[in-house]
Amino acid sequence: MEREAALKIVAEQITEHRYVHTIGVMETAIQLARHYGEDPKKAEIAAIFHDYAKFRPKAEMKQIIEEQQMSKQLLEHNSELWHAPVGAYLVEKEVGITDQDVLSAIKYHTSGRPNMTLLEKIIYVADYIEPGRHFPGVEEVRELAQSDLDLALIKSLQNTMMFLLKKNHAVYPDTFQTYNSLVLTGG
Ligand code: DGI
Ligand code: FE
Ligand code: FE
Ligand code: FE
Repeated sequence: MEREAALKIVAEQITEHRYVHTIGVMETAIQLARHYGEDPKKAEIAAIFHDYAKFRPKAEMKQIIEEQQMSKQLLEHNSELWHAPVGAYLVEKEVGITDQDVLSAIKYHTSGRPNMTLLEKIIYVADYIEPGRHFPGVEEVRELAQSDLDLALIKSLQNTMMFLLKKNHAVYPDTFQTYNSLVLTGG
């Protein structure tokens, strides 16, 4: 799918603020793809659609998680996690994207997972460091992303977990396992 057509589709699903974020993720993901030898076209499409489901009503997302028999753990955790797997499902169903690499990059863009693919890592990190993100530690991850994508991923997972722990929030098991798997086995 061409960039302009994809952007037009996603623009109808998300707010203007989220659209600006999406453009930032797209440009960052394409740059990282070129840098690390991933297909920039796959990075572009995955980035454009990564937050496709961000504004779906909670009840609709819950229904999809149940009907599609996605992990039950999702429903026990913060609903902010739901738009990633639900987004992958809806992007296939409503937009007709069938590329499994692209769909899994959307599916795991919030939690990560052990043994992430290069494209999954690129979308995860691009989402974290796109130019519109301003939070403590982001500049360090931006620099790491140019030298070592795995280190950038570890740092962003650390920051995310620290942020959640400080607010007394639960950490989703996949997030924790992604971190452990990178630190223990580099995967
Ligand atoms: O959709 P975005 O805002 O661009 O970013 P995202 O999809 O990476 O993250 C969405 C939200 O999910 C963000 O506020 C942080 C939260 N989150 C990420 N990992 C975890 C998490 N929330 C919980 N409770 N547990 C996690 O492991
Ligand atoms: Fe997201
Ligand atoms: Fe993220
Ligand atoms: Fe995002």
